[in-house]
Amino acid sequence: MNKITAYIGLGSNLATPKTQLLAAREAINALEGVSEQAFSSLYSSPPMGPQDQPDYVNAVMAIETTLPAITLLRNLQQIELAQGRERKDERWGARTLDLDIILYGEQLINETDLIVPHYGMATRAFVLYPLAEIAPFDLMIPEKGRLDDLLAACPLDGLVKLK
Ligand code: ROI
Repeated sequence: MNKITAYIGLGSNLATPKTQLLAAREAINALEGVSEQAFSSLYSSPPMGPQDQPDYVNAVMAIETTLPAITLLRNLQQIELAQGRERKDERWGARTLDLDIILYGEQLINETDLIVPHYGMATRAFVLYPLAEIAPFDLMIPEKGRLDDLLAACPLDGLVKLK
């Protein structure tokens, strides 16, 4: 089977966010057809969007996978639900766990449920800095450019690496 390197963004700002991210890491590792290549440090970041919610803990995980992108997405959504994620109408609200496919090889995916590269990734400190910890600096992000160029243009926005 063809193996693809994919990057998953993890975020949580409810119900002990650190624990949520570490549990998600275990659950992703337990998926058939997925193996972890690297896991970034955990970062704390002020909420982007509505400010009346707790700070987030964010991280990025690199995996190698034989799963098609849409199957990977469905599996990640199962993990979100298993960890108590509730779908609310409010856009950009607090959540126990958010798992996004930020990159899937160098593929461009434009489906109703799945847009890759993730639309916000090129300008979000809480994605770019953890990604840069575990990805090659010259990683090409389709339609957005090189990782090191994106990083140089991205202020930290209050992002702090956790110990
Ligand atoms: N803000 C931060 N800092 N981290 C996130 O993961 C995050 N996720 C979101 C919104 C609500 C856009 N804000 C965020 O979905």
